[in-house]
Amino acid sequence: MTKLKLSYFDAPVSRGEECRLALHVAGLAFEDERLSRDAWNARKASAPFGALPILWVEGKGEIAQSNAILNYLGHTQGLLPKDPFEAARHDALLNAVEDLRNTLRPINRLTDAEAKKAARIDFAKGYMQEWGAQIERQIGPGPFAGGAQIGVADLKIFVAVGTFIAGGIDHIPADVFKAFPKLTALHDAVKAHPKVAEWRQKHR
Ligand SMILES: N[C@@H](CCC(=O)N[C@@H](CS)C(=O)NCC(=O)O)C(=O)O
Repeated sequence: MTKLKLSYFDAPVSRGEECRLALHVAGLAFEDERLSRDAWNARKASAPFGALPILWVEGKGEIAQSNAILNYLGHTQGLLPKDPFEAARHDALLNAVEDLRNTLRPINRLTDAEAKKAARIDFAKGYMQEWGAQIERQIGPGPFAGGAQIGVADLKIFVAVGTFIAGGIDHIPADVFKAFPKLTALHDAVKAHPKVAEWRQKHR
């Protein structure tokens, strides 16, 4: 069997966790490399794009960029629709999650506590509601983005919205997505998926 290694930080979050979940849901054995900050700083300059996650595939090399990793796993492991148009719609969802993260990033980096609080409250009431409505419109009958079968877009959305729903970000209420029943149902369906539950039980 082709050896695989997923490198990321030692935390069950964000771009690394969604790739680990995709590997696990696909039933692939992989080396789960978890880097300390020091180990990462020593390696950063030689990483393809200076960031994690990175997937190493025996006989091929490294893929960086979380969405490229998810697309690769999606196409090779049946976690994306076979139809190219539908697969592109799922890729759009992957990119929409990156839009959400990249919009929140400068807010999280604010050093003034009051300014950060105000910006997060504003983000929750404004951008997150628009984003949630856009994702809601992309989900068909559900529970997953592609219907009955789980895919990489569901895993990425789950990890991203799960942080908020778990109340993990100060000043953003855990019910921030309450106006979006399909998005909430997608999150709950991914959480209840046996392979996802198995992974989370081991790695939380
Ligand atoms: N567009 C990239 C962003 C990667 C990224 O920002 N990774 C963060 C962790 S989620 C990272 O490596 N931070 C440490 C650093 O930039 O040195 C992707 O989707 O993979």
